[in-house]
Amino acid sequence: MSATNHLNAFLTALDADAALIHRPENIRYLSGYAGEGCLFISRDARAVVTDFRYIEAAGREAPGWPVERTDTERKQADVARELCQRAGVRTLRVETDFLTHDAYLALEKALAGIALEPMGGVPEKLRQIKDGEEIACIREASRIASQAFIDILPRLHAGMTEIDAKIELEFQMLRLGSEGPAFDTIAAAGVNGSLPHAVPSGHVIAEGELLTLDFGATYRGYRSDITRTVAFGKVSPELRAIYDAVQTAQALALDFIGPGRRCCDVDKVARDYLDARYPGAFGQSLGHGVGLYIHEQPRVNFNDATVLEPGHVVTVEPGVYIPGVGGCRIEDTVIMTSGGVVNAMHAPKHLIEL
Ligand SMILES: [Mn+2]
Repeated sequence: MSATNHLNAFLTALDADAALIHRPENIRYLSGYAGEGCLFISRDARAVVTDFRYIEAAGREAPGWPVERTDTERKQADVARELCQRAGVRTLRVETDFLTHDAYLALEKALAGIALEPMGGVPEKLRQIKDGEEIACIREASRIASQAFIDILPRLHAGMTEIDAKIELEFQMLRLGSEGPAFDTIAAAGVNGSLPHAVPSGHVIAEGELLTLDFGATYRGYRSDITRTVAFGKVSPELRAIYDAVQTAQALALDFIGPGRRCCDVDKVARDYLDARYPGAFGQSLGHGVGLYIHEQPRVNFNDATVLEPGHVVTVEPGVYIPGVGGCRIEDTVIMTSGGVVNAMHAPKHLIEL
C-alpha cells in the first residue's frame, strides 16, 4: 500500500516528536484520506482529525487510522492538545506555509509548552519522487487528457467561444473517467493568447486565430497537464512562425531532458532558442512537477538546480506571448524512468488547422 510507504518515509525524515498535516495533498499522500481536517502523526500514534461530515469517509479511505471527531465544543486545536499530551510530544512540526495566521495562533494557544516548528517542506520533498502506483495514476490522467483533446477536435469551429471550448474539453474528460479538471482550464484565442493564464471568456473565435487549450485530468487524485494550440482556418505567417518556434523549442527540451539533467539546464535549452527569436516573449518557467497537486517541485526554471532522477514527473511547456498579436504554448507531462523518459501524452503536436 502506497500511503503506508509514504508514511514510513515521512517518519524517517521527520526531525521532531510529531507533526500536524493540513495541506490536502499531503494528507492524501500520507494516509489516503481525501476529505477535510488534518492528520496527527507521531512515532507511535496517528489520527485523522475531522468533523461529522467525513467520519465515515475517513474510515474507508484511511483504514488503520483512528478518527478523532471535532465539533463546536471540541475544536481541532483542542484535539491536537489531547493527542500531544497522550504521546508526550515536546516538538511538533506544523505547515506554517499553509496554515492561516488565525489557525496558527489557535494552535499556539492550545499547545502552550510545546515547541511549534515549521514543516520545512518534508512531505513535498518526498512527493517529488513518484512510486509505481503514483506513476500509473498520472499516466491514466494523461491518457484521459490526451484522448479528450483528440475527441473534441471535430467539434471545434470558428464561431464558438472560449467558454464553449472549455466545456467540450471538461465534459469529454469526465466522460473518459476524470474525477474533475486538474486545474482551471485555460482556453485563450486570438489576442487573448498572449495571456499565459487567460480565463476563458465569451470571446467568439474567428478564422485566422490560434486557440491555446491548457488543461488536465485527475485520476485517483493524481493530475496531468497538457497544452495544445490549434488554428482556425489559415493563420498569418507571423502566427505560423510563432507556432513553429514553440514546437521546435519544446522538441529540443524533450530531446535533452532525462535522468541526470539539471532542471535549470533543461529550461535553458528551450529558453535560449526562443530568446534568440522572440526576446522577452517567454517569461515563465519551462515546467514544473506534477502529482497530487498541479504545481509541485521540482521547478523546471533557471533557478532550480535539481538533478532529475527516476520518479520525477515534470511538464515541458515553452510558449511565446506577444501582447496585441497572440500566443502559443505546447506542453507535455513527462516521466523520468530508469530507462530514460516517457512522454505521458499521446495527443498530436503538429499545427492542426480546423
Ligand atoms: Mn503546466
